[in-house]
Amino acid sequence: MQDVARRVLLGILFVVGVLPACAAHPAEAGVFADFDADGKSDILWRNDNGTLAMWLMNGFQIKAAQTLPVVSNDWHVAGIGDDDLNRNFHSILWRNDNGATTLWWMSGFTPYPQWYYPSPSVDWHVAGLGDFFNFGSDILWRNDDGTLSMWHAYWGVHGGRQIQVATLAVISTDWHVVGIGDFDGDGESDILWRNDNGAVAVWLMNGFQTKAAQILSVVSTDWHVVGTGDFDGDGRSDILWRDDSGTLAMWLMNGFTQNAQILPAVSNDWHVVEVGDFDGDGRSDILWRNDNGALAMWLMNGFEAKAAQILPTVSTDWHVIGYQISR
Ligand SMILES: [Ca+2]
Ligand SMILES: [Ca+2]
Ligand SMILES: [Ca+2]
Ligand SMILES: [Ca+2]
Repeated sequence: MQDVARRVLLGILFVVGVLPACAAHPAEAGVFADFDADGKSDILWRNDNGTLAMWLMNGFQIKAAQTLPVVSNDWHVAGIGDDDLNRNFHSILWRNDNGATTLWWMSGFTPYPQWYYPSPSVDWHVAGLGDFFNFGSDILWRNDDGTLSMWHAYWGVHGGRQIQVATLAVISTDWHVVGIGDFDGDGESDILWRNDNGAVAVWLMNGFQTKAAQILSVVSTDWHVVGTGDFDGDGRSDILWRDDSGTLAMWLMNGFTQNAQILPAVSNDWHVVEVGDFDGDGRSDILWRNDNGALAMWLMNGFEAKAAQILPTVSTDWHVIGYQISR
């Protein structure tokens, strides 16, 4: 199985080839989950009892850690975003089992519950947060019937926060949003899709509009997208894959073109729980969690881990909330 999957990915590498290098673009947005605005990703934790905690990170070092308010377990973190033009406020999007939706702006450890969104019915799900207008995070919603819609949040003329809602498309439900990232480096987020049959597609977005869409390839379904981030620091989001045997692969993206490579296998008791730039070098890194509670971090430089370290073990009633998308 593993050999077949490797051949599939390597086949993609050879079939697609590699485009000539382009000039680097500025990174699309602030660093993922950077709650204290120091340019380095942080780690948000939730306990089975609803308690939140946060680690403010500096590479492998936990520079500060604190417990946050307890939130009842009928509320779930639906996403983490950037919420202003200056990237100073990273936000936590909450969803209740009853559909209620709200947002916290975070300043370090301090949450500022801001404003109450409309509460979509429970057949609507947060498919991901992205910066589709280069204006802070917008929310991509998917309905059980396949409808895709977007809430664009912006500042009104009098300083109030406004939402503009658009229905983007109705897409058959064998397609799933599996990632959001700026794959072409134009400063606006794009959408990564996967079909139940393994097909992978990208929509390059311009606000509410799909400026281009393409099916990239069909990848066998024992491979799963486990994260998106800019691992090589060229301003374009890349895709991290893992197969059921634990093998990792990375696609360094340039629009619809991928430069694919198999990375070392990691035993299946380890799971990718967050992709973020923990050392602030402009390249996304990988946070791993073991079933026994151990943590490890890989600081990445493209396909290579430039450094790796085991972090303190945390009891398994605590979970890293590190996804950019709902899955
Ligand atoms: Ca930070
Ligand atoms: Ca883009
Ligand atoms: Ca990249
Ligand atoms: Ca980094």
